Amino acid sequence: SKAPMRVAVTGAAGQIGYSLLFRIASGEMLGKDQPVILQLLDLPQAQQAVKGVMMELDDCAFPLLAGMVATDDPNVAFKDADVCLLVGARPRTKGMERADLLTANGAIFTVQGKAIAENAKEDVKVLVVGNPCNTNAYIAAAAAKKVGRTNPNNYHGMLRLDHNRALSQLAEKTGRSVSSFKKLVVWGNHSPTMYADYRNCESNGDNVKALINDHAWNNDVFLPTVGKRGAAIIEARGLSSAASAANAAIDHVRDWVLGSSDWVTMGVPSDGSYGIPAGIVYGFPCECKGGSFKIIQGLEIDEYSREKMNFTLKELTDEAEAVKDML
Ligand code: NAX
Repeated sequence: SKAPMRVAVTGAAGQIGYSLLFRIASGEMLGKDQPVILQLLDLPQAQQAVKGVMMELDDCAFPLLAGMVATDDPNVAFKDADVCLLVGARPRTKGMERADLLTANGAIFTVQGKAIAENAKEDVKVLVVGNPCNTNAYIAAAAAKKVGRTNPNNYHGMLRLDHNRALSQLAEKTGRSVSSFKKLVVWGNHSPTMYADYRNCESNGDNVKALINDHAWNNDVFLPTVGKRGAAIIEARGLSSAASAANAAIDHVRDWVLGSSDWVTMGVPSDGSYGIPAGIVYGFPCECKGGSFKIIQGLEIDEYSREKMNFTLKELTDEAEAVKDML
C-alpha cells in the first residue's frame, strides 16, 4: 500500500475545516487508495475545539486516516507536509479598514509562508482559502521565496469556488447539466471584481457564448450573480459559504495532484501571461498533469474582457502595494 501523504490544514476548528477534514480523510482529495495524515493548526484558544473534531474523525473510522496531529505551532503543523490548506485567517471585524485587514493577514501569512518553506516537503502544494486569498497567497509565496527550497509557483489562491458558482449559473441558464460545460475560466481576484468568462466555453459541442447570445445577461445578471454569491449566501444562511468552499478546495487540490480533464481556474502567481504582472496571484485557466499545472496560453482577449481583467487586476496590484513593506 502507498505511504501516507501529510496534509496540513489551518483554521481546523472553523466551519470550512468542519466540512473539509472529513472529505480529505475519506479519500476524496488525494484518492481512494491514498492514506493521509492530518496536521491541524489553529490558535491556542481553539485547541479544545480541534480535539473535538479529531474525536469525530476517529469516530468515522476512516480506513485511509493514518494519523492526526493538533498544534498551535506552524513549524509542527507544516513538518514534511505534501499539501497545505491555509484556511484560517483574520476575519474582518466591525470598524476594521481594508488596510488593517491586509496587515493583520500579512502578519499571519508571512509567518506561515516561512514555516512552510522551512518545514514542508520541497515540492509542497499550498492552497490559500483564507481571505483575501489571492494576496495572502502572494504574501506567503514572497516569504517562502526568501527561504528558498520550495517552489514559489506552488502557492495558490482559491478561485475554484467562483469557477463552480459560474458553472452552476450557466447550467441553470441553459437547462444543461453542469458536467457538459468545458473551458470556463474566472480571471483575477476572488472578490466581486472577478471576471467569469464563457467566451471559450463549450457544452456538448456548442459554443456557450453563441448558445446564450445575450450580452446584457452576461453583464447585468451573470457576472453580478457570481460576484456577489458569497454575500447572497451570508444573507440567506446567516453564515458564510463553508461546505461549498471546502468542496472547491478539494476540487483544486485533487485536480492539481491527480490531473484535470478540463480547464480549471486556479489563482496562481503570474508568469506574465496575458499581460498580468509577474508574481501577482491571479485566476487563470490551467491544466494539470503529473502533479504540475500550466496556464493555458493563446486565448484571445477582446476589449470587453481586457477591461474586466484590468479592473480585477487593479484591486490586486493595490493590495500588493499596501503590503509591500511587509515582504
Ligand atoms: P471560521 O471563523 O469558522 O474559522 C476560522 C478558523 O481559523 C478559526 O478556528 C480560527 O481560530 C482559525 N484561525 C484564525 N487565525 C489563525 C491562524 N493565524 N492560524 C491558524 N488558525 C487560525 O471561518 P471559515 O468560515 O472557516 O472561513 C475561513 C476563511 O475562508 C475566511 O478567511 C473566509 O473569508 C475564507 N473563505 C474563502 C473563500 C474562497 O473562495 N477563497 C470562500 C469561503 C470563505 O469565505
